[in-house]
Amino acid sequence: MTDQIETAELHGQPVLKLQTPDGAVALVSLHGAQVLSWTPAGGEDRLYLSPKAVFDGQTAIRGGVPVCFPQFAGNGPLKAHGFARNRLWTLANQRAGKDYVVVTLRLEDNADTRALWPHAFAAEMSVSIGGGRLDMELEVTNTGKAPLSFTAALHTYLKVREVESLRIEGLRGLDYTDTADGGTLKKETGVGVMVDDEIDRIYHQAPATILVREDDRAMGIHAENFPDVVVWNPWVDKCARLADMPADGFRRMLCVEAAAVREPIELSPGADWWGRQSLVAM
Ligand code: TA6
Repeated sequence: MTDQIETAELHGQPVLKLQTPDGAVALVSLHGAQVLSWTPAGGEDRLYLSPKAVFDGQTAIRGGVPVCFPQFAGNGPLKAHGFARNRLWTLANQRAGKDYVVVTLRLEDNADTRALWPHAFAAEMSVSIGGGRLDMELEVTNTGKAPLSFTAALHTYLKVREVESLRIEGLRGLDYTDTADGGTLKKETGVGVMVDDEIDRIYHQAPATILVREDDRAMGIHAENFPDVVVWNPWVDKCARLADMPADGFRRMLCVEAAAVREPIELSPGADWWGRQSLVAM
């Protein structure tokens, strides 16, 4: 393992610590292949990780970038967001260069997953940092003999200074499913979306790049092959009902999730799919 990739522990859980010579650092848990923190070069940690997150190797960790697969939310028979975020992934590959470092974690089907979801698959989650970027790619291969379909998301928790003070730019004109309002289909008319209550929207046919602008900084969010983007903040009441969130935690986070929800991904035997989300700290 290069000195840019180390094994470590966070709250007793195995993590990979990635660092680049320019000072970028990230922690990726093997549980769920979940980026837990990311500090761009010369910056501060830009991902929200709940101080009450549970690290028992079973529970989904609240924060960072949960990998939602093979099901987004309750869109099917599995537990919310599928099982991938609750499984131990293995380190499949690692590379380091003068200004980047990348790890690839892998999850394959087993008797346990097949009992939940009767398909053979291989999922790989690649995480790369360098400079002001965090690049994440989820790749899924159908290793079985029958077609399969899934929904997925990279459920990114951005750390924000105050959720009421930010604007989300680039969503104007998009259709969205308003999960917080009975799943009603609506159209975004705002030039900048602001948050002053619970927000839980699945924007469809999202543009490649959107911007989360705060008073003194911004985050560019670029996605490829994920046609939807989910924006979520639980606000006061829902946050209070989350045992792994502090009461005011909703003020310090905003989820902007690269997602494939409305149109499930269909894979014939041997086919594969990939989706990417990149964060660029500004
Ligand atoms: O972000 C979209 C969403 O489906 C919300 O409806 C909310 O449930 C959130 O995910 C968190 O889900 P979790 O299962 O991690 O508590």
